[in-house]
Amino acid sequence: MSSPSPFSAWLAEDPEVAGLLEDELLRQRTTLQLIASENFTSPAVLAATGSVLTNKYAEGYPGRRYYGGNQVVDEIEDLARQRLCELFGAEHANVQPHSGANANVGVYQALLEPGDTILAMRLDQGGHLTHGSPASITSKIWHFVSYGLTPASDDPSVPGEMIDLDQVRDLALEHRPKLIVAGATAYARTIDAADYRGIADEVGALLMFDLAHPAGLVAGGAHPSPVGIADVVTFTTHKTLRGPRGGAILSTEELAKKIDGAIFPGLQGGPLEHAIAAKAVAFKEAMDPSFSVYAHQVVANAAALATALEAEGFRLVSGGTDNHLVLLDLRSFDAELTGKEAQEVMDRAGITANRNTIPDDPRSPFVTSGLRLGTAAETTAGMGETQMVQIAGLLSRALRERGDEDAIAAVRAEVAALCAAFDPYPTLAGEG
Ligand code: DSN
Repeated sequence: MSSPSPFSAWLAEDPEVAGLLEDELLRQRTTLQLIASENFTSPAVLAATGSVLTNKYAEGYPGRRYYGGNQVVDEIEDLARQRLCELFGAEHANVQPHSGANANVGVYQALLEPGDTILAMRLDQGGHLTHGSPASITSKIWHFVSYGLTPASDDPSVPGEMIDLDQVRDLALEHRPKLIVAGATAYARTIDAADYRGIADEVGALLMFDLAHPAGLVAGGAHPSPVGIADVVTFTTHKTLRGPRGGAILSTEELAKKIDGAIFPGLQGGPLEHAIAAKAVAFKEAMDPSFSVYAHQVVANAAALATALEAEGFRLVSGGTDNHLVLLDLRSFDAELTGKEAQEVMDRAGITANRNTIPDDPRSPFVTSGLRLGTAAETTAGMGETQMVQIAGLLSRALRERGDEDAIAAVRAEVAALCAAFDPYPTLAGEG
């Protein structure tokens, strides 16, 4: 059914862009969103993101701006900071980072000198680019030493591909890093800051926790919190936390001045106050008891998806999941199938996910042998464990029958029918 698009009303002068926004809304509504780092924000978050605050320059911090006219902006940013501290029980919050990468680089800049040693997780074991990948500027400024996972295990009683804390400790003792980074972007198990705190203390290092992926799970009480254990916690606001695209940093009061100065003027210029208003909206939403129900459902859905996919023949990296994320080794399902091809086939079938390297992947990062899936977005749309089992079946069928375009079209039609019952934006007009 078609009804007037909200975008054509807002963008009457620009039907080209309005049409493209309409197309993207339709895509998000009619296909499955399984990228582990994505979510569907509320209409309130969308409204704040699209507000007049985008017009305002506000270099500086509340009460100390380099531009006039910031009375309202100061109230907005203070509200965001207060809500964020309340949400996580933190002493200090900086809500200005434009992204998680900027939050991480800001912390390194605040706490370290160029050339200092950082111990962090390797990209191909599940770490982030800013954890010292050779492709990232972080590795050109600071000296990174990398830890990874324990080897894969065939013995079900010995869990394999878990963060190798013995290696973390050995490397810490050998290299005496000034900063240890916990956290990952492609790791399906719980990461407990307490496991790192003792190691950091033993070698006199500071501890940063990159909470980008599970931030919403922590806010909802479905994952242990690193706040109060790590010295600094960074995260993005748009993944499981379900806010606008952006970053944030939590720290002790003692480190607050250094962190704030490193973000502005150290790394960024004018803050994106429209995004900061939207962050404030998302933080309030995450304080509502319903968000805890959501966070626990995200985890239950990931477990259901993982179990159903394992039954279809996929090997689960790390043997399962404790969070919102499932990392699949495709080789047990089909030795010929690469992550790249799987992603492309799934796109044709209306299932959006991303290929991912798996530990010790024999294929290149562009091709890969793995697939990363997440349940944060479709849980927001209202899906539960029953739908996760359906999704596992649809995904497996599409990949198994990938040479048959009629079969792919049939999966796509079933995906569309499933999505029609779980519209993430029922209150937005447009093609529904
Ligand atoms: N690109 C993000 C992710 O997908 O996990 C990390 O920054």
